[in-house]
Amino acid sequence: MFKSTYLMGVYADLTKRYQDQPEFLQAVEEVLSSIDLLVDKDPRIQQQAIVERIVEPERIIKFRVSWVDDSGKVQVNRAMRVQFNSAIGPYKGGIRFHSSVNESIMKFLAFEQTLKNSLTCLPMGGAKGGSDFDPRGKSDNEIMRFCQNYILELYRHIGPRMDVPAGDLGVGAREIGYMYGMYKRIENEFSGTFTSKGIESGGSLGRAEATGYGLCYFVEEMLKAFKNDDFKGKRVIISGAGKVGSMAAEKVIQLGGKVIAMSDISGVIHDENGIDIDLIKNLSKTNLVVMDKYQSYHPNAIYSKNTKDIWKVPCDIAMPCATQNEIYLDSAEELVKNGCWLVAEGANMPTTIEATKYFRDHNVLFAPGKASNAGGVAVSGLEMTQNATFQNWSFEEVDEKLHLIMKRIFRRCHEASLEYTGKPDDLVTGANIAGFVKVYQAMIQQGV
Ligand code: NDP
Ligand code: 2IT
Repeated sequence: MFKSTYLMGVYADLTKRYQDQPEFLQAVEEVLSSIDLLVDKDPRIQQQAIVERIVEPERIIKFRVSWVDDSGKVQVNRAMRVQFNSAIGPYKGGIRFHSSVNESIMKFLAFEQTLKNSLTCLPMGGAKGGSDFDPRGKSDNEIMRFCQNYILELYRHIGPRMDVPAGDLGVGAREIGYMYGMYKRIENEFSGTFTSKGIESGGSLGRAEATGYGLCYFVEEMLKAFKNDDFKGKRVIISGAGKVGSMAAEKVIQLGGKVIAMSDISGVIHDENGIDIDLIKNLSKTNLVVMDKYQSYHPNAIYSKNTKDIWKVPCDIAMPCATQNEIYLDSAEELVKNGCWLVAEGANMPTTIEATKYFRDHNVLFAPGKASNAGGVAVSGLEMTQNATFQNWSFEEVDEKLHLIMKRIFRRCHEASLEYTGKPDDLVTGANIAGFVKVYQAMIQQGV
C-alpha cells in the first residue's frame, strides 16, 4: 500500500486502533499514499513523529443535546466537535446535522478540513462538528430549540480565535443563525464566531455561492491547463441539489455549460433540455425533496428513484456534490464507459479510493474535494476577516478574491503534482502534499 515502512507502521497501528472508523481510515489512507513521496525527502517527518501526530485529533468534545419537541416530548441527540489541528490557525470547519453522524465521519471530515484549509493559504486550522439530529421534517421551532441547546454546551469550546464553526450538510444560514444567536447571548459580544451567517447577522456576501462557484472556477483552471478548453457546450451532471450542488449548477450554466442531470435523496432527474435550476431552487423553498416533483413541470425529463442512476447519464463532466462515498467502482466504470472525462468533487470524499484509481487509470481528469470544494471555507476565512475588521465587502469583491484563491489552489496542486510525480495532472497527490507541507512545517516550528 505504501513504499515507506514508516508509513506502513503508522497506518497499521491506526487500523488496529480505529477499525470501527472506515471513513476516517479511508481519508487517511488516501493522504498517506501521497505523502509516501515526501517522507524520504525530509527525515524530520519521521524523527518528530509528524504523521503519528497529524492523524490524531488534538481534541474531541462529545456531548449530549436534550431538547423538547413540539409535542412536549424530551428528545436526546448525540453531538461532538473534533478539533483536529490548530498548527496554522484557529480550528475551522462546518457543523453537520444528519442521522449518520458518528466519530468516524466527524474525524474524516476534520482531517480533510485540516489539509483543505491549508491549501487556501489562509490561517485556519481544521475541525468539524455535528450531531445525529436530523433537521428534515422538524418544525422551525424544533430546529431553533435544538440549535440553542447544542450551543449551551458547545459555546465554551469555540471563539473567534479558538474555533470557528460554519454550515455543512443539513446546516445552513437558518441553523447558523439560531446557534449564533444563542452564542452571542451567552458571551455578550458580537464576535463573529460563526461563518456562513445570514448577511444581516454579519455574514459575507458570496458565502452561500462560494463552494459551488469555487468548484467551477477550479474546473475552469483544469480545462484551461489540460485541454485548452472551457465549460462552453459541456454536458455536466451534478449529484445533490443542496447548498453546493445548486450553486455549482448555477455557475456551470453561467459559464456556458449544460447541466443535464441532478439528484437529491428522492431520486435523479435527467433533462436533455438542460435542468431548470430556477425551478429546483423555487421548489426547494417549500419542499424537503424536489426531484420527484420536477417531471410534472417538464414532462420530457426522465425521473429515476435510484440516486445511483445519475452516474449512468452520459456526460463530459461529473460533479458529485451530495455526500461521502457516492461513487463506488461500479459507478466509475459506468461513467467512463459513457464518455465522462472529468470528475470534480464538490462534496467531501464522494469518490472511493478504488473509483478514484479507476478514473486515474482511464485518463479521467480528477479534482479532489479538499482542493476543488475549498471555496466555501475560503470565503468563510474572508468572512472572519470582514468581521474582525468591521468591514462589509461587496459580492463582486468577495467573488474576485474567491476566484483568485481557487486559481492559486489549482496552481499549488499542479506544481506539487509536477514536482513529486513528474505528471502535471495528479491533483490528488498534488493537493495532499501541498496541504500537508504547510501544516507539518508549522508543527515542527512549534515543537512537540
Ligand atoms: P446540503 O444539506 O445543503 O445538501 C445536500 C444535498 O445532497 C441535498 O440535495 C441532499 O438531498 C443531497 N443528498 C444527500 N445524500 C444524498 C444521496 N445519498 N444521494 C443523493 N443526494 C443526496 O449540504 P451541502 O450542499 O452543504 O453539502 C454537500 C456536500 O458538500 C457535503 O459532503 C459537504 O460536506 C460538502 N461541502 C460543503 C460545503 C459548504 O460550504 N456547505 C463546503 C465544502 C464541502 P436532500 O435534500 O433530499 O436530503
Ligand atoms: O467542508 C467544508 O469545507 C465546509 N463545510 C465549510 C467549512 C467552513 O468553515 O466554511
